[in-house]
Order: sequence, then C-alpha cells, then structure tokens
Amino acid sequence: MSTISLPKQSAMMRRDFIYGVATSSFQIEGARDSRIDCIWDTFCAQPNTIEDGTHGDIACEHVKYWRQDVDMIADLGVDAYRLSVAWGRVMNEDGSVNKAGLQFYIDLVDALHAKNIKVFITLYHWDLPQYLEDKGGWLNRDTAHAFAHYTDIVSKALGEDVYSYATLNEPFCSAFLGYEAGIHAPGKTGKGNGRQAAHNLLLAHGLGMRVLRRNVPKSMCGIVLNFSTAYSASESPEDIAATRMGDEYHNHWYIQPLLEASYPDVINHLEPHERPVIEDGDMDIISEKNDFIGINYYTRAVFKSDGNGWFDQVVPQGDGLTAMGWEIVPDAFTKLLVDLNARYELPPIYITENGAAFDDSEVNGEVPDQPRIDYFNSHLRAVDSAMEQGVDIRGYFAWSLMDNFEWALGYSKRFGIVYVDYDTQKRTLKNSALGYKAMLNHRL
Ligand code: IFM
Repeated sequence: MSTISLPKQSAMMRRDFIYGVATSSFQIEGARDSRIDCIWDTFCAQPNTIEDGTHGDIACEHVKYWRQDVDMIADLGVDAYRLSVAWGRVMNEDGSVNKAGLQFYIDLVDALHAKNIKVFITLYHWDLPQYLEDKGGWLNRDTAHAFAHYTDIVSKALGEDVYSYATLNEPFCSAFLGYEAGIHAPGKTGKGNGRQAAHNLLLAHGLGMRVLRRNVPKSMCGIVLNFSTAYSASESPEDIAATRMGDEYHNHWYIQPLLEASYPDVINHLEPHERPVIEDGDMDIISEKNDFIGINYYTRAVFKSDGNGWFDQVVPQGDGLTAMGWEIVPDAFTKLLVDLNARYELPPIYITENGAAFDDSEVNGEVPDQPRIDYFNSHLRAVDSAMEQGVDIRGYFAWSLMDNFEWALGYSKRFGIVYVDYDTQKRTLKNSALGYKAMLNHRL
C-alpha cells in the first residue's frame, strides 16, 4: 500500500497551510424530526428522483453521534473542519429561532474549538426550507433577503471565533442542477429558471456578505464555488467556440460577477426571456469584496458543439473513472487554478472540496481504498504545482470526512475517508484516512 505524502520541501507541508475535512448538514445530520422540511425532503419523497430511493431522514445520525464524530475529526490531526448549518434546523417557518437547533451548532463549534480545530461554516449547502420554495425558492428574489436574515441569526449566535464563513456552497449546483437540469431539488427545469436562480443566489451571497462584515468582522468570509476545467473535444473552431461557451456558462457565470460585477459574454447568446432580471444595484451587491474564495474540484468537463450554436458535454467513457463516472485528471486541477489566477484578481484561495467516490467495502475492520489514496496523492501534487506557479492557496479540505448521502445518488456513492456502516452507524477509518493522518503528522 502506498500512502499519502508530499515532498518535504513543499509549501503545503508547512504548519501554516490548513488541512481539513468537509461535510454538509443534509448529507450527514439525520434527525429530520427536529427541523422543518427542506427542498431535499420533498424531492426525496417524489418517485424516481434518488437512485436508491433513499432520503436524509437518518443519514449518518450526526446529530446523535456528533461528540464521537468530533473526537474522530480531532484524531485525524486536521487543523479545520468545514460543516454547513441547516437553515431549517435553526429557523422555523414563522421566522422564529429554533433554539435547540441553534444550540446544536453552538455546542458543535465549542467542542471543535476545545480540540483546537478551526471551524469553517457554510451557511447554505442546498437545504432550502420548503416553505421558501413554496413561495418560489431561488426564483424569488425575496429568498435572497430571507437568506440575509438567516445569516444575521447564525453569525450573531456563532460569532467571530468561527474562523471562516462561506455564504453558499456551489451555487452552480443549486441553480443549474436544481432549477435548470432538474436533477437536484427542487427539480425545476429551463434555462430561464436556471439563470434567475443563479442570479438570486449570487444576490443572496452579496447581501449575506454585508451582514457578515457587520456581525463578524474578524472572521474570514467568502463563498465556495465548484469548477470543472473546460476542455474542447476537438480542435475544430466549432468545438473550441462551444467549449468557451460551456466554460462561461458553467464556471465563469459564478465567479465573474463576484470579481468583475458582470456576467460573461455567453449571456448574449441567451434569448431575452432566458436572461436573469437584474435590478439596479444588484451587481454592486454581488461584487462585495470576498476575503477568500473556496474552490471545489473533482474532474474536468469536455465540451463539443451541438451543431446549433450551443454546447454539449461529452460523457466520459472507458476505464479509470471514479464510481461517479468522473475522469481522474489532476493536471486539469493545476490548469484550473493557474488559469483562474491569470484571468482574475483572486483573493486567497482555499480548496474547500476535493476527493473521489469508489466502491469501498470493509473487510475485517479494514477499508483498503488505494484508488482514493492515489487520487489524493495526485491532486495534492496538483495543488502544490499551482502554488509553485504563484497561486495563493491557503488550505485544502478532503471531501468528505465520512460516507454520506450523495444527493440524487443516495447512499450508493461513498466519498468518505471514513467508512460508514449505515445499519450500525459504525465509523471505520479507511486507509485513505490513515494516510491523510500520517501525512499531517509529518508536517514541519
Ligand atoms: O457531495 C457533494 C457535495 O455536497 C458538494 N460538492 C460535490 C460533492 C460530491 O458530489
């Protein structure tokens, strides 16, 4: 078995480079009865939405086992833990605070601090309260104002001992997968819906940032975006033009407004009714300064022309894919980081998610997940290479701490470095967790 390591001289082996593990509320918490319904509860209850027909009612029962999970995180030797707060666990439909729910996060944060673990909070990781969806969800700009109010409650309660607050996790997924492709909650479709949802999410980010600046000026505040590095299927001018569009539509749509207060050119290829309604002042709010941007990277995206002036994405084929069917392309990770750094004036970057799903199994207390170890090794080197080329990267979070509810794929895909037996809730450190721990212990 080879383990996880980086060259000793790498800047990523210095103690000031932050290593962590990441999770999100709906994917691990369970305890549905102690929060209000969210769009994923509703989506899971609809037929043919989740591959294995499961839901988040129980998940990893983290609300029950959180103390032992904190011990496990501390035992890994990480510097930080990235978690999300479930909006519907801290606020009720009538706008009042769910005191027990809020206390759960206060206690969790305190326990992490007691173990000297930095806390990275994500305020929105896709679990929109259902009552807000009933009023239009992210198609209704009032949701952005509701988010600002929720941000106020959480940031006042958790305060500025929290090292970092991210407003949103992966607005691409909320907007495109949830409101345009319809494969995530709430299952709506259409370009116009996707673009409007994206705009309102970005507006929520900007409004949330203003609240965070006021309430927690010492915390590091920003947003987490996901990117799949865009490659063209061929050298043909049509495919190259389509790749540019795909890149703008899926990647730059979310970062350019933040840093340059404008949408990319691809907006001009949309029919007028597909373009988002942008009110005066929105782009100023959206481009509120960020202390950091979190980047989530898993794979690349290959685009080709659809023959109609738009783009198609090529589905990866062949061997060597992860259990998600995703290509393993560490060089595309370096390219992404270097290209973004060349294209924008970036704030400091944290790699807030990186990892892979494989078909793991536990045998006599051991989970031999060599492909995941190889994935981490190559992708950590990819980050190191980007840093050597001048990208200011301050930390890296493995996705995920433990196996969990992988959205439309249910529990069929395991991303954890810790194996979860869903019948017993037993957690077993996979070999990748042992490798990560060993690497962290070898730091200078
Ligand atoms: O599990 C998800 C996570 O919730 C958001 N980023 C991608 C992960 C893997 O698909």
